[in-house]
Amino acid sequence: MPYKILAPCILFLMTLVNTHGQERSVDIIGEQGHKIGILDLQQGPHGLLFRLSIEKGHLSPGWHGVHFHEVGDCSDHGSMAFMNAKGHINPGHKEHGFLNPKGPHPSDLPNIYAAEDGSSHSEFHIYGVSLQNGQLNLLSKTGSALIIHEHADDHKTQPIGGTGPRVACGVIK
Ligand SMILES: [Cu+2]
Ligand SMILES: [Zn+2]
Repeated sequence: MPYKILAPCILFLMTLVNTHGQERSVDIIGEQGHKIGILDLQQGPHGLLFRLSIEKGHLSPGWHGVHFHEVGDCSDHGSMAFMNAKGHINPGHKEHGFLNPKGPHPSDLPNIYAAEDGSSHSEFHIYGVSLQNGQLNLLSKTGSALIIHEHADDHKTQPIGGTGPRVACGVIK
């Protein structure tokens, strides 16, 4: 095959591999603005694989609500922590919560659990959002943010499941 034809073919194939193999490694920062952990997102054929690790000493022991928020901006750490990230990604105007008949937001997630030493490790698979195409693409326009809250999500209280203050944030872009 002449190079003139082969080169565009190879480029096209590389693009295909890229969009199907999308992944992001996201630094999670705490209220002091320092890195406290990492979020790995990997696009799969059926949804998004979510793996989150927080180093010890950075979360209060117990359950914590986590969600994808609308804007990829974690610059406002401190007392008004992480309000720049705005609300839950919710283009379909649903209510919050897995246990809510009028929910959930596509950005709602299961709680994570922090051990006695304040560390947390979890992995789960998500169907609501993706790293490719469409309005629920976490990478589109303003990007998005992973927010970790101080309290557990009860998966039904409006608007954020009673999860309280935002204690950690990661920019997904
Ligand atoms: Cu949230
Ligand atoms: Zn929500």
